[in-house]
Amino acid sequence: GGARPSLLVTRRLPAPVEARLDKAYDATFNPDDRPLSPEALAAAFCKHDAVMPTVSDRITAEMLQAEGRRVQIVANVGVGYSNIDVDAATQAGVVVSNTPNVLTDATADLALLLILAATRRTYAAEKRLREGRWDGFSIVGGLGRSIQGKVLGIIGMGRIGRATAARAAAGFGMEIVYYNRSEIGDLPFTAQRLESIGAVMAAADVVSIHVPGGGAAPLVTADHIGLMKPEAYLINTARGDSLDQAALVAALAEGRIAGAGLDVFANEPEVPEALRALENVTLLPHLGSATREVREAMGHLAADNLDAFFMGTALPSRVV
Ligand code: 8YV
Repeated sequence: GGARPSLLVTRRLPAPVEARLDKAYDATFNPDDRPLSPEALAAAFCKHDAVMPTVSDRITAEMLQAEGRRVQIVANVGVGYSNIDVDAATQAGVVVSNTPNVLTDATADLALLLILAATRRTYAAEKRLREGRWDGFSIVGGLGRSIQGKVLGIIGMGRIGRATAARAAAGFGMEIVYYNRSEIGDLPFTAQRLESIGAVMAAADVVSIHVPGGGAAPLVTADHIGLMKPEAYLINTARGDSLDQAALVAALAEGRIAGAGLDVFANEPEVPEALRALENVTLLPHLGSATREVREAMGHLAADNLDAFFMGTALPSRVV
């Protein structure tokens, strides 16, 4: 073959993936594992044939449509691609791929972790213990809520929504209601599709969000949050901009809902002080897919997409 394609990898990847890429490509790695500046990222679009970004890299229309652009494929390491201007990529004829399926179970696991942490109020309890303020066992203190028999409302019944609902139904005896844009055929668990996001918000004891984000406005609005039961909990493992974060913080601070479990935020890595101060929320730094196994599989799938593109075969997971 000819010269190896030139590739920019924006963040550190698991060692076996970096080794593989280093062999097959003229690969540039960012040694720092810190996000590149937008300027450095833009310059890379005229220097390399391919870019492998992550959620923390914004791939803009300017980059995709730049004079002298050389990049032909953006192989995102992540299933969500709200960081990429996909319309601009389509227009410019730049291929975009993502990493679905391999992270579904890990992310659903984390959604259950957050459901349990929120409803059992573990953050406040652990904080008290670590601060040396645990003054002994109590039958009536520090109580959370049981989820057995409670209603889990899923917003977005895609791969991760389904895996979350399946766990909650089979493992924890929850009843499932959901909203999804399109009708869904057979689900492998009992679930009731409701006619609107609002209907799910109002019916659920726990709401879990599984929509992609990246829209002009949050899909779950302040009005939707206002429909929640005062005893209900909100869980988000999708994208911070899938919901109105400021409205959620206000609802939590004013005690209009019982609590939340959040793995994603509107403007990561920024987490508002008002949210960090609340004891009725569990906050995690975007850990949904963060297992060694899954991150390695994500890296390999992104590399498989690159390999297929440069071999001229069908990509395993092409977005556009
Ligand atoms: C990743 C995610 O950690 O896949 C996604 O959409 O949010 C996470 O699994 C992140 O996107 C890495 O780019």
